[in-house]
Amino acid sequence: MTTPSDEASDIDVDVVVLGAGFTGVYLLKRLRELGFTVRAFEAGSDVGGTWYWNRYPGARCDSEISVYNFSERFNPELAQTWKWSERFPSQPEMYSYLRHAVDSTGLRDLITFDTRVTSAVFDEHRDLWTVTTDSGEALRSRYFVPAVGPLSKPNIPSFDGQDQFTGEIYHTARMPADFDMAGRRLAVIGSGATAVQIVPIAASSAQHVYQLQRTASHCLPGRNHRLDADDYAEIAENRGAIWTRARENPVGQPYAESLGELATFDSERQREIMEMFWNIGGLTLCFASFSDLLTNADANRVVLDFLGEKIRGIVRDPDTAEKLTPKTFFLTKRPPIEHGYYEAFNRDNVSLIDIRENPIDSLVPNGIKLLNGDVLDVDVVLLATGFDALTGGLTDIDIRGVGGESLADHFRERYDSYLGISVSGYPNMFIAYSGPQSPAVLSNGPTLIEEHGEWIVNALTWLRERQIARVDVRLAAQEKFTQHNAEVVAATLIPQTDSWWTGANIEGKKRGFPTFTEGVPAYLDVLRKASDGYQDYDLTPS
Ligand code: NA7
Repeated sequence: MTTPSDEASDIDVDVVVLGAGFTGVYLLKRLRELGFTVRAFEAGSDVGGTWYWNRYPGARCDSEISVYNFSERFNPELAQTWKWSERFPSQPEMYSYLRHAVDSTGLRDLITFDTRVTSAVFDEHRDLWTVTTDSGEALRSRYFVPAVGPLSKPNIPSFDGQDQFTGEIYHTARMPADFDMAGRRLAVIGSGATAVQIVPIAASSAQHVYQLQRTASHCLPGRNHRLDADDYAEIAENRGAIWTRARENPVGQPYAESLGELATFDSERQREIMEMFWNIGGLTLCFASFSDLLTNADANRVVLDFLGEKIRGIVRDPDTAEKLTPKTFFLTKRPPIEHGYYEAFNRDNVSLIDIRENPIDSLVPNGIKLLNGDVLDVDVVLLATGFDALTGGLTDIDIRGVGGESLADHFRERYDSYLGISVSGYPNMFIAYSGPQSPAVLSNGPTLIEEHGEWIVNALTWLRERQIARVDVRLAAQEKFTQHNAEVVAATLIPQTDSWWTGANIEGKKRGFPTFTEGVPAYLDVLRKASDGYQDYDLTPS
């Protein structure tokens, strides 16, 4: 629904959304419902975002499925009728769900696929964005909403001699759909959540799997299982309460509150608690157990020792077990959820290569040469090397704000933003779930995605009602918000560990943990206050 001034400025649509993953799809639905004209651009050939791109063998959701989907806010019928098959569904199921979500709500026509947005430039005289695509289309919109996802730009390292390698090499987020590992010799570089999902699956069909590990992960058992009639009944009966609990939970999961500081329990009880959550599986040991794991090194070490003991109990070769035992603080990087990862190292066709001890020298025609001269004969190299997180998907686009300032330059120098949604000097732009300073990386995705979606559509509605042509967050508010986040983060153990959370995985990237770490409920409170009259924004009427 365009306003009179929009007509005068000749916009093509009210809103351009970038990306058709969970976030983009949620926004399209809600914006259309509220009468905004909207177009989305998606680089992939279909919807799904993460669940479109990550089709590596073993790809699976590792957040609780009761809240890893759209709530009834998106579409009550979808929430009530879709039946998930497992606690942690696999990529094909996640992908089907998102396709169904789009098709059953008639959103597909709003999305232009196979199209990358190359630039978005704010016209400060007419208060609109011109969004240009790699197909040469230029669209003018009042609002620009990047929803590109925090993990959309693959980190693709290159190795000496790579062009000599005669086998296949893929980043795990860019694999062909029909990739077949049967009988092949595989190297998996990296040992984060992706590699941890691939290795056990690969082990069951590949001739040999080399896992090249630089840093051991804190893997937790997933305890995935099929959902039965009782599970469905429980979810159906409690759907509203489950979502409420997730919104009231620090990490957006449907978990009860953590039990308290570790030291308030004697060592026997500590042990029982850790065993209990180890058996429940998923992320419960991180987020439902002790409240001080990120602030108390001693408490953290107790859980770390417990993990080491568990690994030694599973992995038969003591040297391999020792290498797989994480040395960095628990929860200072994203713990992978595993299904048979540690057990895989008991097989003859799986080898762990510690590339911190013996780094990759180069690729050679028949495989990977290590610094000590050993050559791993492989047909396929999988780069499970992660992503240029939080900012990579945004800085790849030439986004220009007031005075032609570049958002890529901004994020190269600092991670300042307001709420993770607005950046001063980039009026009428609302970043959804993708940028720095929100709790995105510490929250169940859809919990936060829906909150960002609601906040943004409410803001646009409020602005439309008041015929505001330009909305730009004040620099002082942005600095205060960013500074506060930095102070909170500094009191945690997170900055002590190199990870994609801190930007340490990308050479030359500025370090930091640009994340709101006080938890989802506190963040939602901040969002509520921020939308009360939008007092931290400069508002320019039409
Ligand atoms: P991650 O968690 O960033 O893991 C990437 C892994 O790749 C990690 O073990 C890295 O080692 C390793 N890595 C990165 N670059 C290199 C190079 N150049 N050489 C060797 N090893 C390298 O990404 P994932 O895809 O596994 O998971 C991403 C998220 O998706 C996950 O957290 C969930 O939220 C879902 P490092 O630890 O840096 O030493």
